[in-house]
Amino acid sequence: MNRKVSILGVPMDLGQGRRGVDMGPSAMRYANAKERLEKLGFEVKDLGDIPVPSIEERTSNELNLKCLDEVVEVNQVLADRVSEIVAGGSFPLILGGDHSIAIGTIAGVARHYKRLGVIWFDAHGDLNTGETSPSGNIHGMSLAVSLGIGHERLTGIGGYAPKIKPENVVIIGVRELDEGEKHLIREIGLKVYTMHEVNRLGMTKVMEEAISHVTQGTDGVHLSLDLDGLDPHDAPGVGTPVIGGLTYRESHLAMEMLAEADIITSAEFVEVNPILDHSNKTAKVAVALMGSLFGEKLL
Ligand code: 4U7
Ligand code: MN
Ligand code: MN
Ligand code: MN
Repeated sequence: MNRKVSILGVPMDLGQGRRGVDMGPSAMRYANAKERLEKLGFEVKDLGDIPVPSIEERTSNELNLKCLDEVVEVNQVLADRVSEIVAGGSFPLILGGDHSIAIGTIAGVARHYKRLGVIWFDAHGDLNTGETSPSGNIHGMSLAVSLGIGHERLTGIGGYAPKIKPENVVIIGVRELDEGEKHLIREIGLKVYTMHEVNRLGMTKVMEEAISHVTQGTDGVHLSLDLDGLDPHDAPGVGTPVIGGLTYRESHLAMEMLAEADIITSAEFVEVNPILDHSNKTAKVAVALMGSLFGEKLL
C-alpha cells in the first residue's frame, strides 16, 4: 500500500435531507483518524476541508434533484482536489459528508485509472436517477452517476463519463433497494452481495469473491464505505439506518481482507452523522475500520 496518505474532508449535507452529516469529517478527526494511521507507519497529511455552501445559502431546489447546483459545484472542486492528491503520489482518504461526494471522489480518482474497480459498502444501492428516486436526494444516486447514468450535469462532473464500468463494481451489505434500482441492477448485470448472500456464504467467501471480481482487468480499486452498511446497533449515527446489517466484526474482517489483498488505492468513509450518534460511536467505528483497512492487526 502507498505509504503516503492525504486526508481531505468534505462537510457536505446537501445530498440528503437530515442535518448533521456535515460534521462527519470533524467527528472522524476527533476520533483520531490521522494518529491511527501514523501509528501504523504511514506519512499522513490532513489537507483540511473543502468549502461546502450551507443549506441556508442554497439556491437550487429541484424536487427530483435536490440542491443540484451546489452538489455539482462541490463535487467539481472535490474531483480536482482528489486528482491532485493522486498525481502527487498520495493515497486519497476522503471523509464525508453525505454519499453524494462519491461522485467527485471517483471522478478525481478515475482520471488516473483507465479501469477503476469499486467496492461499494452500503445498505443501499445508490443507483437511483432523478426519475426513479423516491426522495430526490442525490446521495441515493452517486453510484449510478459514476456509471454514467443520470442527469448529465452530474455524470459530466470532471469533464468525462462514465468513470467506471458495471463489470468492475461490487456492492456489499445491501438490504434496501428501490424498484428502479432493482431494475437497473438486472439490466446492467451488477455484482451485488445483499445481506442474503452475506448470511448464506459468510463474509470470508463474499470478500474472496469480491476481491477477485474487482481486480479482474482493473488497474486500481476504490473503496466507498457508507457507515449505514453496518447494522444500526454498531453504527447508530447515520441518516438512513436500516436494520439487519453487517456486524462490527464482519465489517472489520472485510477491511482486514482488503488490507491483506493490498488492492485498495483510494477510499472514502461517508454518512457519519454525529447529531444522531451516541458519544461519537459511529465515527470511532469508522476510524477503527480505517485502521484495519490500513493493516492494523489484532495480534
Ligand atoms: B445512502 C433511498 F429511497 N434509496 O434514494 C433514496 F430509500 O448514501 C435511500 O446510501 C438512499 O445513504 C440512501 O432516497 C443513500 C430511499
Ligand atoms: Mn446507505
Ligand atoms: Mn450510500
Ligand atoms: Mn445514509
